[in-house]
Amino acid sequence: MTSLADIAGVGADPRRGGYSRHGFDRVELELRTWFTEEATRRGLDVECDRNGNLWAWWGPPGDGAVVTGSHLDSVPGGGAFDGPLGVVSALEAVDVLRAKGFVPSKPFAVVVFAEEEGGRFGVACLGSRLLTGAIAPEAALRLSDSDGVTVAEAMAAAGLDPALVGPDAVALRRIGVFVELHVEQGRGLVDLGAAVGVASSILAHGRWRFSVRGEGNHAGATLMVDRRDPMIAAARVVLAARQAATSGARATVGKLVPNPGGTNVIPSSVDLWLDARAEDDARTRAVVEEISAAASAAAAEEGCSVTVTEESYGDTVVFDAALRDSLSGVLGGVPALPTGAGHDAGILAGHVPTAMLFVRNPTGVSHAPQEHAEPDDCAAGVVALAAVLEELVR
Ligand code: HGY
Ligand code: MN
Ligand code: MN
Repeated sequence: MTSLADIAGVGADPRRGGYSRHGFDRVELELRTWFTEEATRRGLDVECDRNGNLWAWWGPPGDGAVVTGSHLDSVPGGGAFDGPLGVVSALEAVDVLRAKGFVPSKPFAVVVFAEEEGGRFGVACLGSRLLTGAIAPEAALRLSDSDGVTVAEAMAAAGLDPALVGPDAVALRRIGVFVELHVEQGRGLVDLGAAVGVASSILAHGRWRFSVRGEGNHAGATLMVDRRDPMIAAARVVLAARQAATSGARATVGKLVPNPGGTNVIPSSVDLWLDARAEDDARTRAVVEEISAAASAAAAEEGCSVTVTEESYGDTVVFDAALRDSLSGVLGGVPALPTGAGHDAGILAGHVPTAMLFVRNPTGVSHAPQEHAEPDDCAAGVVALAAVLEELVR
């Protein structure tokens, strides 16, 4: 029996609370080892693809496989369920199927995608974006973490060859259908009174870096009229984000880094990252344009400059309706619901038939230590995933 309890101590973050598990860092490598051991114990053959995604095959690898899985990395101070629930549930679904004598008649794999949260290198779904060609290898390899370690260096330290990183047509062709089970990040299932649901769509969403440049100076010796303080302009960007996010759009500044960051120092520059999401491409772009315009005006008034760089973006994802409804039917008509959260399934959906199962989250809270799913609902998720996988292999 595999459970989240097996990894409950791995990557716990005493400062932030919750977990900090990031792409190819020591903690995530420990989780990769745990997954490899759990899969091997079940007789699955584990291989790592050129982009750092792990594939555990039940039987020989092959094209048109039924694939399930998720990710093991987290946001900084994240919850225990976002990602690992999908991986643990996939392993437990293999146990359920094996216990009833099921033998896959098609290639079958459990996958763990690399750096889904972008918590270390800033681009979400890095492993699945590389696999599908959604990000250029050279752009990915030069991404760096807060210590200046690049993706290339981190992958090499993990035993991968950065020169091989890039679109993987063989791995993609092997995916006949992909189903990701995930804790719901929201209260949809709570309000519907359902333990399990299927995904209908994912909001368009992206990340933009705002770099505000001013003049570093002394906090006490510099009169207010003599300042070119980038923090003031940055603060106005944060307020503009709230102002712009109307009619269902969402805009968040969760990361803001002043340079140099001293209490008695007017920063010379401030970097902040905007996460913006909306129903469709046009509305998402409109939100970002409104915030960018506010940033330019604020920078000009504060004697600063600002540059805006798009770091990642994905348009609205609408999951394959026939597959969605078929899986809902297999599960007795569970509800279909949209999500504001991105997933590797959202990246794959543009390439192969893809679906998601959601497991009820009593509070809806995610990307926080309070993220939770009840054991009975997690068990219902495993039963549902096993039923769906068995149906897909028919
Ligand atoms: O940001 C997201 O929506 C996902 O959790 N990576
Ligand atoms: Mn997440
Ligand atoms: Mn996730």
